[in-house]
Amino acid sequence: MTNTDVYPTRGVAEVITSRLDPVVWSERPGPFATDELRGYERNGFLTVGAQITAQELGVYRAELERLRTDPTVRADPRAIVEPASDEIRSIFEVHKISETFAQLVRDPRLAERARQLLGSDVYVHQSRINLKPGFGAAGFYWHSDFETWHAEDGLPRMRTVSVSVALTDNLACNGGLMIMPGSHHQFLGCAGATPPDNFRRSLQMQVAGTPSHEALTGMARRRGIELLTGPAGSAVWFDCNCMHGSGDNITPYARSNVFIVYNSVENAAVEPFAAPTRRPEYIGARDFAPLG
Ligand code: 6CS
Ligand code: FE
Repeated sequence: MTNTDVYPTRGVAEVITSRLDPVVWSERPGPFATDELRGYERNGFLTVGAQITAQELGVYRAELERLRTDPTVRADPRAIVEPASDEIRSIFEVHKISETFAQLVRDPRLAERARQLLGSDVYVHQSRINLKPGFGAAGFYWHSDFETWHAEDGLPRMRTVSVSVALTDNLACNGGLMIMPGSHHQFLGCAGATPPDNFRRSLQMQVAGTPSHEALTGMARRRGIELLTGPAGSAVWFDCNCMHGSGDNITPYARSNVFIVYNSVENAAVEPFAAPTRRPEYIGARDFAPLG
């Protein structure tokens, strides 16, 4: 059965498609209040001041330090190093590498929020820690996550949400997440085909799937750019199609966040819509069993 591609991307030219999917998929009650859901629908993101407790934060930070200094983790293909140093940039599938982070993805304070937004049971499409160490960690250029997860992992529709839990303070100066509010209402199909084995480069520096300067200028002019700051323990929930990015971190203060990508079990990955082959399962999961 061929899967209709309603969000074309990575063709010859950029093409804009209005969003065809709801942002909030259900009216079911849950941890988010109605006004929070309205804000999420309008802006594409919302913040939670204290997603985890100070005591839990200490546990996760200790686990992060253990992973960061574990030579077997560094040698694992799921660990990505910085382009300009030997520092670890990201650790993918951290919920399988670490029992501590496995508990976080199942924590009802997170999983129930995802189920409420997506209106169904969920599974983890991707998890990662972006460590963004100080003194020069490179940023993440403007992109829509869904554009990549659609093109390269085969997620059919926009029924996916990311939560970024701050493990260190996300300051105004240390390479925080920037989102264009409302940008999730349009899908920007990017120009340029996906090279073979693109993930070997894109996780260090994304090229395929990045918008043109013209498109970004227009979007920023219409939507603005919001810098999401927050203390360690806070979280940002953002829709899969938000245009977002983050700058380099040249300060002494690491900006280390754990990202969990919840996908609806009704939106399970099929074949990539715009890439020659699937990415490894540690980047785009193929186990669609609902989270226990
Ligand atoms: O390719 C991906 O799946 C990853 N790339 C970016 C820049 N954000 C989402 C995700 O971690
Ligand atoms: Fe991203």
